[in-house]
Amino acid sequence: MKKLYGVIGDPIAHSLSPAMQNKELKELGIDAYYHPFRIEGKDLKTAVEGMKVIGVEGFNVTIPHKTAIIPFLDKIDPLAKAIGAVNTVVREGDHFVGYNTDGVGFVESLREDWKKDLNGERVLIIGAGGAAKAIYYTLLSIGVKRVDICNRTLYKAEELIAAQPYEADSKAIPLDVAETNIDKYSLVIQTTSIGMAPEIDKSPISLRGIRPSAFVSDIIYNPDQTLFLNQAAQKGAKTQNGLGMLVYQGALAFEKWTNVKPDVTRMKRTLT
Ligand code: SKM
Repeated sequence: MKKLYGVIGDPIAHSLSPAMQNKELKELGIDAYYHPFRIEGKDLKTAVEGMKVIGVEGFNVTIPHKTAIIPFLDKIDPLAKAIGAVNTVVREGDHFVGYNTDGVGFVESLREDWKKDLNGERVLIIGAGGAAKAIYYTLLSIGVKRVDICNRTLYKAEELIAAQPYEADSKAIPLDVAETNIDKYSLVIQTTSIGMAPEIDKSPISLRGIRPSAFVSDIIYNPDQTLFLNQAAQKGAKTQNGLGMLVYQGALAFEKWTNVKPDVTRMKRTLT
């Protein structure tokens, strides 16, 4: 019987995961289908129970459910637990197990586009949601020491920093302080949904003072060039949108569901 996979989030219509995953399933001759489900926060528990009952084999989790889903799963893999966010759920027997492939996916795509030894870099992460947690944790786990986090709600950035086991020289800072000190950072990573379609005229902070030698990453992939990335590019900075991360986190999820290694280059080609 055809296996069913999917992605849950709200909004979800913009997601490129269905196109990318369905193409790869087809290319590899796997009899399965990947469907987007728009699930509101109030329905999350019921939705997870429903997916279990109807036999869904696995699914991705996107904004805004990555942390909220944790209590509704049967088991959380240690990495996802340490990160505090789940973006991939796998059916293992009767259990739904939560994993996180965002952090590793992000770093793989960063390494591809910015060939730098990351360890000495001073990094700013904007946002303190599920993706920020994964990226922060993963950067620290590979030895990056100086990663500040700015967020509209400051205590969330403070909590995120306090929750990680790695020793780091990190500060939680308000958005206006980040803006004023933006020239201190060589790598800036935008992890919020601000600037995502249809609100393409929004940006979380101004990059007026960004160094031309900086690398600026926005995990949004719709539009492919956010206002934030545009501003960085205008200042001469190298930029990267969220397509690379989408591909790598999706490839890791694909392998967990099917035990088959997908063709990352082909997945990338599907999206461009
Ligand atoms: O973590 C990923 C998620 O697995 C899928 C996704 C999407 O389909 O837009 C985005 C990210 O949150």
